[in-house]
Amino acid sequence: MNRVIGHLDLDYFYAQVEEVQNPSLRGRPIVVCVFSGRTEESGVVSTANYVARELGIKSGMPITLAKKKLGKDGSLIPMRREKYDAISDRIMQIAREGVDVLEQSGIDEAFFEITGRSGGDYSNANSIARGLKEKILGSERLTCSIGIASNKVVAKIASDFKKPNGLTIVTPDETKRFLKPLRVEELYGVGPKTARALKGIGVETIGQLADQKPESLERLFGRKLAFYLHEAANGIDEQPVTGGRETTQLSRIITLKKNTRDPEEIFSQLSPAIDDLHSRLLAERRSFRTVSAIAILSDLSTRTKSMTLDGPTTDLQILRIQARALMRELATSSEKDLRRAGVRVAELVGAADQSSMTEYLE
Ligand code: DGT
Ligand code: CA
Ligand code: CA
Repeated sequence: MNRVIGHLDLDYFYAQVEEVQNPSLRGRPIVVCVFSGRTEESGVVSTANYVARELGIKSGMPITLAKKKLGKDGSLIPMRREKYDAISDRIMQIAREGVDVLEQSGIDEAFFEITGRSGGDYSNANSIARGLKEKILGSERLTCSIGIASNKVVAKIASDFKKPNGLTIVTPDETKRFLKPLRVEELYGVGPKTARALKGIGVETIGQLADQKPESLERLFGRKLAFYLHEAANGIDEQPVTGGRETTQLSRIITLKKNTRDPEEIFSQLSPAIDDLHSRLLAERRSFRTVSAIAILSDLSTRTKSMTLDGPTTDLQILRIQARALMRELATSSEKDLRRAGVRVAELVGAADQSSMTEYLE
């Protein structure tokens, strides 16, 4: 049976989260920035929504340049990584429940296999992918783009083929035709250097690459890369979708509204993050045995304090009481104010990926 593999990538992820949090931003150009703090406007663009991309704004561009392109009704928004992390976790959990195996490959993307669930049928796969997109939109109000194909290399290209809010299905029969006109840069692993070398031998499209003799590629790239390029360009890729890392700890870290070492103030700001961490544990049906408080001080040095329970538990009250006591110890013994605060649970036991893994193996 043909494998059915998907790749899911959230659209303009950080910027879309900001739109969801503040709907008045919709339709206007917005730019999520990593301010370095050196001067008021030094730093780079993390990402931009599609309206801002129309104006020529890109990831990695200096903020000062983006500001010039942006005009009056655009917004520069500071990156809020903790927020994106928490939303990413929730989306990955939703996706994990709807597929055979999920392998997260970045904060906003994952490979998945649905050979079992679709019975190897691409129209079933289409419905499964549609359902996944609807579920993510329903619960987090975010759009994503999905590609479905018979392997990872093609699925990844397919998820990028129509964006935003795309769904591209490439059946095994269509694979070679789909790849043929695309630029070699679209292939995973082909960066500017490899692309330049290929251009040197007159190869610019994946179709042209597919027609090269493996031996001529070998002279340029060595055996391993040449083999990969030849196979990938011909739509062949056997890499498995692995269940991904089994997490043995989970944490949430927040940036305090202002630097402080007042334990009650810190705990009250940390409280929603603790609840969120706990709901993640419940969703994964896992219990914890160790609790840690994390303090990142105004000079960015880190302190932690941990305690281990007699046995594993899922109890939210225990988590809150222990986190509060540990944070009190950390804050009162700290020589500096805290800039960020966090909580971590470790020695996790329980279900996690197990349910989907066994289903997959059967
Ligand atoms: P897309 O997928 O083309 O609709 O747009 P994004 O923004 O989701 O792009 P993607 O998937 O490459 O990256 C996911 C997130 O990672 C993005 O929302 C922000 C962050 N990111 C990407 N590139 C950069 C970068 O060059 N610098 C920084 N600081 N963050 C980046
Ligand atoms: Ca993305
Ligand atoms: Ca991505």
